Amino acid sequence: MQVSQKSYTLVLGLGRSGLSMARFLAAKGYTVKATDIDPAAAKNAGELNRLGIDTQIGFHDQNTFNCADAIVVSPGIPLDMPFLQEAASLGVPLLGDLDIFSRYNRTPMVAITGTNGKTTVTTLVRDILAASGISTFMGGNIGTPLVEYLMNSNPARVVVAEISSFQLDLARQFAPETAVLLNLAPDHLDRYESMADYARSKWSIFRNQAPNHTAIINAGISNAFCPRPGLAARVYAFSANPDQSITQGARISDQVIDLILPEKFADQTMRIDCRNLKNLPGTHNLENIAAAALAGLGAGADPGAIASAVTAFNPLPHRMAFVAHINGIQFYNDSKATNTDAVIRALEYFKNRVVLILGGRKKDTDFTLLLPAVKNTVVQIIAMGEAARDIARVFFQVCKVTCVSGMKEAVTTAFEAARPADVVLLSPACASFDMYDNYGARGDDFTACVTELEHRYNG
Ligand code: UMA
Repeated sequence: MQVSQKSYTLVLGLGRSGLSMARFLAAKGYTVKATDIDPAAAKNAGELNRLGIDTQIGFHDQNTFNCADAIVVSPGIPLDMPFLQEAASLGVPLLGDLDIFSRYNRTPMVAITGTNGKTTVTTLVRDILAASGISTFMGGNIGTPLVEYLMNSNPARVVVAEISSFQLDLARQFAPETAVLLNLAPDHLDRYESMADYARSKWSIFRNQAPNHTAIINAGISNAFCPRPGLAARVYAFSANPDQSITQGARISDQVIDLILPEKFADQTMRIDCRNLKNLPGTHNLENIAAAALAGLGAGADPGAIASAVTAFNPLPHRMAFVAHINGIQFYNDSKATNTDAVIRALEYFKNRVVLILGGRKKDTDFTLLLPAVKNTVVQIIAMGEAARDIARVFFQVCKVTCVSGMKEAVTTAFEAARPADVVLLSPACASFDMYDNYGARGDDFTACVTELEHRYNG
């Protein structure tokens, strides 16, 4: 880690991550400057200035980038940004929060990445550890920046972190004791040149692990993208695919997860029966539970705590969340589905006909990946946001597509298109930023429009 105290460290971006980072570095005695292109970030300038942090808000100045000792880049800012490129070409190191966190953190960490299911598994690992009496700090991409833990006076026994590929892009020394790669599917291809580049970023979560560390990997991930032989850590695999042979990790069949743990738990056959589980529906959730169980055990959980934590798990908002029944039509909010793989998983779950609300901001998304699943279940697509025209072009030959201008129109059009026993599903396959602050705001808007319709219809 090359943050120096001689000149200044520039924090780029004053969103959640950058704001915490600026405060943390100032508290550690670094000379800090912070910059954000959005004039709205000025709301925090007063506080930062009082901490001795110089701010440049509403603009970026190339000179400030070029003269920094190091630049700490917020995860959402693409590394090909011209200001960064020029500074990097002059030798200014670009840093991310993971290396800075690792430099100061002394608490064992469970780090969870993957295209889908990260938040569910991160929360479930936290719950499994809590049910084992192990205190945790939960943070990272899930919302609370990791450096908050370092400013927190309550020590935890384990840090449970959701990690994005954006964070991994700048990680050089990050070496979590337990690392999990849940799955890999096309996403963020507006930021990565290819799927191989995106996979490399995800795979780097294992790069610095030591032989006494644990790597938990979905066995279905191709070796071409993620070459197992190079891994130093103990590897545990999991998969719901019966064709995958698993000698150490978790086998899943008929809604039952068998944990095979030859080293540490040699005498125990551990079985998690998910047949009556309602709160974590779908095959992908069986894989999520298997990964969480392995990660929890890797971090010292009591095997007996797994089943109770899984049973008590509260479904997370905006993920296949049931909203209402109107005239026999069920409405589901799956606003968190911001890539095609997540939508395929959602469609696989329903046996009913589906009216699907798709759209938002594309991430170089290949919508044709949805064609087989759409052909199977979807009777009509309601397309909204910046991606609406692209969606119409891809799907008009397999089902009716209606383009709408906003969520209210999307909900009423979907309701008119649906018959009793159909499902209306918001599962957009796109980011929300063309119309909303985040996927949560989009899901809330959907829920509000459905609730209004319900009141109008049911009185
Ligand atoms: N900005 C500039 N200059 C630019 C571009 C942006 O100053 O050229 C500023 C923006 O004006 C804004 C800030 O940078 O103020 C935004 O930084 P950011 O995009 O990194 O967002 P944060 O609020 O710091 O949130 C980040 C993560 N965001 C992203 O990775 C996009 C949050 O993950 C994370 O919860 C948070 O740090 C705390 O660690 C969100 C996310 O969408 C949930 N993650 C992606 C995903 O899950 O798909 C990876």
